[in-house]
Amino acid sequence: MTRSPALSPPAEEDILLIVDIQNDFCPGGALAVPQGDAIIPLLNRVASRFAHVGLTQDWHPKGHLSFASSHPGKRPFETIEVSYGPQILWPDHCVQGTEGAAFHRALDVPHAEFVLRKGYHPAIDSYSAFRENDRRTQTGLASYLRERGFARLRLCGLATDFCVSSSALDALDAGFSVSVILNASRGIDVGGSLEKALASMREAGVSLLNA
Ligand code: VGL
Ligand code: ZN
Repeated sequence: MTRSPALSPPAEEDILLIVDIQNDFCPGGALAVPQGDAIIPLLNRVASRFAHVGLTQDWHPKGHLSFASSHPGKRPFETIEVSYGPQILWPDHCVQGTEGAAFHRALDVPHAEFVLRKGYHPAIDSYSAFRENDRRTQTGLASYLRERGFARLRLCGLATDFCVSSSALDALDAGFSVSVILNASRGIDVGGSLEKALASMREAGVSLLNA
């Protein structure tokens, strides 16, 4: 594992954003991240140290553009061109209202202050909790966090190389100081995506920590 500095005690203007701890991203789910559920105990402990925590939830309508099943002849993990550029196709996952879209039952963060749902536009995927994959549609989260006075954002969850890294990079872009807690996150790792994501976060100035 990468050697990373340790997470320091949270300050009042810090918020922890826990990304997509949903059944479909855990073993047995439709788009299972290897050992996705293994991070939950640590993540619960980390969350208990933060006064402020938010959750994100991948939340797709049936027939979503990001599903391979919406494109005849295409298979999961292939990349296609859509109106906003390349899009990886996924197995159907996190369909609104299903058990797969529900938070994992081991997630125990009762003091979470909000749940940000994303990926609900039928024709736009959204890895980032801030900006959808068309890079134009804002979710409103940056304004919300700014208005509440947060300056530092800590991120962890699933998947390191998609929703966590995209959210981290966009948060940085929005002017927040950003860290990712690597040992409370896990990656999907398709076609070298994990190494790529770690490199782009390092390069951009996201601090990579361990709790
Ligand atoms: C995610 C792929 C598709 C994630 C969500 O949470 O990282 N990855 N939808
Ligand atoms: Zn998704």
